[in-house]
Amino acid sequence: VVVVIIAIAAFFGLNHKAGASKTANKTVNIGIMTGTKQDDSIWKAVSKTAKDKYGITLKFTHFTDYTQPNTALKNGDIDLNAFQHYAFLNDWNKANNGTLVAIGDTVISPIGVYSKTLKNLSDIKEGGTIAVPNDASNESRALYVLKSAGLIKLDVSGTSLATVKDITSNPKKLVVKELDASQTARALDSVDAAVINNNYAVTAGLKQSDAIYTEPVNKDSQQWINIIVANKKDKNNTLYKDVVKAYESPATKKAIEKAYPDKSTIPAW
Ligand code: MET
Repeated sequence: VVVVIIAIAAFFGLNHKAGASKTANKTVNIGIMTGTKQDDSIWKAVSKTAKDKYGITLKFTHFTDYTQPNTALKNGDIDLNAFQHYAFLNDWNKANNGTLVAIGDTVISPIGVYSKTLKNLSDIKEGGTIAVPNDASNESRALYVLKSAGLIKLDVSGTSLATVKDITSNPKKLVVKELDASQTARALDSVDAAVINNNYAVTAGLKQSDAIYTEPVNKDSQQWINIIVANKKDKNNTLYKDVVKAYESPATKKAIEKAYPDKSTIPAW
């Protein structure tokens, strides 16, 4: 009898252990934009908190352009993604009949205007060309930046999406060249100026201090807060909520401030 009891106890003991290690082996795959040293250092800090505090292993899938990560999330190739702001997500859901949801806030990175030839954006010559991202939210954002720099006027305001059709005044007859966001930095050799999202600027080796104009942060900037996004069915998934908690931690804040001492990317939770 004793032997049997020991055997049963051993069985349950082992089983219990196996169960424990199974729950401890929690892995979450997050889609992010392809590595900049800065972002990698931030995600390294998040990974450490996720592991130490929540027993979660973070795996990353890297993307090179903005069109892939939401499709990959929708298809279940990744569990979460963290590359876009609220305005991009809203637009994507509308355009794709999507049901992706934001489950956490990460950072805000003002968009910048860069140039290889100009010192001041206002010095751009008549008929000059400016490259802008061509997805709806970032193109609108770029147009508002050109408006804020005093180059054009728009017939929309606040957080309404602007397109080139909304340009009501363009005294310098500037040509707006719409390009995939991933190509705006590369275009710098062939245009007078380009409006470049932070991740592509950083990847191209540009610093915010190199920008000839930087987007002002004001009451309309909420829409540019970057987010951690999940499928709607996972909205209340506690594992993913713990990933958000790991991101929105003091250690991450420190890592962001260390990676971006120029404050070109700042914590936004
Ligand atoms: N990190 C980018 C930005 O804040 C995200 C653009 S939306 C895909 O400009």
